[in-house]
Amino acid sequence: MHKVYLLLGSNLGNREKNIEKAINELMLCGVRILKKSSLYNTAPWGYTEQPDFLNQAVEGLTSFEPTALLREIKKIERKMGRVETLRYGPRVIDIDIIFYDNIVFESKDLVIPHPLMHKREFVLKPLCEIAPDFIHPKLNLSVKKLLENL
Ligand code: PH2
Ligand code: MG
Ligand code: MG
Repeated sequence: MHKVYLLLGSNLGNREKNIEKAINELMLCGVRILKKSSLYNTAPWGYTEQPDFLNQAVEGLTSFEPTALLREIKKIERKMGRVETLRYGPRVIDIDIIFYDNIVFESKDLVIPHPLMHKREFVLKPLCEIAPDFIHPKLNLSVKKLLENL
């Protein structure tokens, strides 16, 4: 089994319900959820003319390989009514793979660790609550340290 850290985000509709549903869908497709951070209300990053987000980080165990996990995630996002709009724009649900074991992985559709995670407080804050000592495999710094460095 592989340990993964995911960040969930929603800023459309019932944000809390959307995140809860997404976690449920992850469990149904075989991702075991071990830890959940609190829910964080966060100001939109990137494209600011949109509602606040609700973000939550989770720790999970999965037997899916990275690309297969991404495929399952995309299926859940689509099933929940996600439509492709603006880059960084509003969305019913977003599920991002932040870390996958200690791997560094890059393909056209997937980069692990998430390439912007260390620059985003809305990722680091929730993540720090559940995995402060996890070491970023490329930057060799703990989540706690990355958050302090922001
Ligand atoms: N996700 C984005 C763009 N901007 N801002 C916040 N606060 N939270 C997000 O999850 C978020 C964002 C694109 O995925
Ligand atoms: Mg995202
Ligand atoms: Mg995404």
